[in-house]
Amino acid sequence: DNIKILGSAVSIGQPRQGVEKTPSVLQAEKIEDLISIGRVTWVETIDQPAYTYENPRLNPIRNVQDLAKYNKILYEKILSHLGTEDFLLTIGGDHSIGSATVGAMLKATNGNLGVIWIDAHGDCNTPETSPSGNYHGMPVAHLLGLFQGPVEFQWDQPKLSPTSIAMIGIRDLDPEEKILMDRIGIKYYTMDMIHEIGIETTITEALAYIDPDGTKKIHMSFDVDGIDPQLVPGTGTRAPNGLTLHDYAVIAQKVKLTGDRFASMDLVEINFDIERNVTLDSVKEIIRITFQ
Ligand code: DIR
Ligand code: MN
Ligand code: MN
Ligand code: MN
Repeated sequence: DNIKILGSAVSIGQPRQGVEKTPSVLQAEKIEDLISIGRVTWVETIDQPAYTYENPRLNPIRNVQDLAKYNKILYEKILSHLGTEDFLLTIGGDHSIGSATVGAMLKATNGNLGVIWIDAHGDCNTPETSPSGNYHGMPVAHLLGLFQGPVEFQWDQPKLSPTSIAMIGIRDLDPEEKILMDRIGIKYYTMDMIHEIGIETTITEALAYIDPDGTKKIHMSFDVDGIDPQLVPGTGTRAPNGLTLHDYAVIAQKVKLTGDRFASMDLVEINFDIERNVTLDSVKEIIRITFQ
């Protein structure tokens, strides 16, 4: 396998500056040395032009035009860089990149894709249900086709089916977002459910749900706020009582059992301006767990 790392230095999907610096920090830290499977290359980091976060809120989606432009570029770069034998690791940036990474993988696989979404949040707000207007809370709803955004934000990838995604670590849903997710029947495992059934059953069930025949490519979108904030304090929207790194090791172990079908991953919402030491150790451990 060739492991290609793409940096996605975007922060305007949420209010806190700092996430856009993460690709360059992790490149300086030589995280590729922690990867012992495959041949690793840093492909490039796609910078965010000098946009500023819209405050006050001017649009139902803050910075919608700039995000649409940015994500379109990211979507096309992924499709141009990604060979069929490659594994793609996209390092954010905030979670707004999720619609571009998953979108590109949906395009590349002709919709034959299952998604594991690790997060404290559902990222399933529409511009109407969102209390914040921050697009990083919306990419799943966008992928599902629950809203379209302006034409610049509409690409030609297949829609994500609600039965092709499962979420793990959920504990902070906005009220209307939760109603929407439950109405559509999005599969999500809250921390309470995970404590009840165990992490191993959780990930085994989740994989069987998104890919019952074991034939799809698998994308893992990993928002580090899914992990407990004591382990990852450096993230913009912390939610207590999260996953442990051991929980993640169990998740990764099961996902890796899909072999070459495990095709791509996002690692997002890491903000070293908020906290660096503990967070960097945990991020390195996440890389080791995933790629050894
Ligand atoms: C919140 C926060 N649900 C929102 N979302 C976050 O603004 O829509 N997602 N932090 O990771
Ligand atoms: Mn989150
Ligand atoms: Mn997220
Ligand atoms: Mn716990």
